Amino acid sequence: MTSRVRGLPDLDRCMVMGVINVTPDSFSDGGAFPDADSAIKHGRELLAAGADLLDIGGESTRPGALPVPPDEEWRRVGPVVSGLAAAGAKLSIDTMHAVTAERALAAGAVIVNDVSGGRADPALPRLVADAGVPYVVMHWRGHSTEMQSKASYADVLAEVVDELRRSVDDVCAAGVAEDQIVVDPGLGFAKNAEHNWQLLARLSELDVLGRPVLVGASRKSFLGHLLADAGEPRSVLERDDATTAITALAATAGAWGVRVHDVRSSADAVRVVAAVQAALHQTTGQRS
Ligand code: PMM
Repeated sequence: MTSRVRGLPDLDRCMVMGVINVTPDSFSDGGAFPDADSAIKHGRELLAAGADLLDIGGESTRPGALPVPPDEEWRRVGPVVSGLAAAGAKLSIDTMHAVTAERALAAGAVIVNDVSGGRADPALPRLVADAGVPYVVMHWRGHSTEMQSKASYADVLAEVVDELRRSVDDVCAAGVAEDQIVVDPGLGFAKNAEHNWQLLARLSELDVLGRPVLVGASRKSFLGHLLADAGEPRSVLERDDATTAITALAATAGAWGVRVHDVRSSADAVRVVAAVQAALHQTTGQRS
């Protein structure tokens, strides 16, 4: 898979993006950081655990979540972005709002992560183009309130590729440089568990888009259902081992990055995969 993103360091392994949701209601860690200081402390812990990037969001995208106005979103994330930028972290702002992205970039964020892939706010791709920063374009079919009704596909991989290609073309038409785009299949967004497994099984086929791929499986409900006990889904905080398994699979398939809550385990997994790949190259190099 392609791995170069202009404006970001070129690692010889999969990137680990640590998640910080400064929301009262995210499914994975909602309410865990009631104030900016606790979120900043957590960010520092994620960096110490091996995060290459931190992704900061102030609007929950769990199915059914209501939209958050940009001023409230910024009230939540602003001090966290400033505090962690001052600590030297490479920050991504997880937002669908151009005004929030603009404030975050001014406060030190260096990447925009747009789960709508440019579809929610047409001003956002234009802002990213003007700022000249890397842009995560995720596959998206609609807001949290309606997305699960759109989880219908004949061939999920083919349709996600087509729709992502259209999003990439549209944000490029708005002026975003293609070599700054990262694509993301958007696991759980207008996708049921079977769709997520299909996408993971065929992850390397996203290579046809010619852009690096970010994978966000961490703690998502399809893992809770896979690991259910007596019909009871595994609790959110007990899905990290399964998340680590997906990190290893994604890194092996050539993903550019993984977006995870528990950084240490995924950072270890990507290093294991990198060591195996290095050994493989050495062996094939010796043979040729
Ligand atoms: N998932 C969530 C939020 N932001 N961004 C990208 N690029 N990819 C994702 O899969 C993604 C995302 C929802 O999960 P969370 O509640 O754990 O943040």
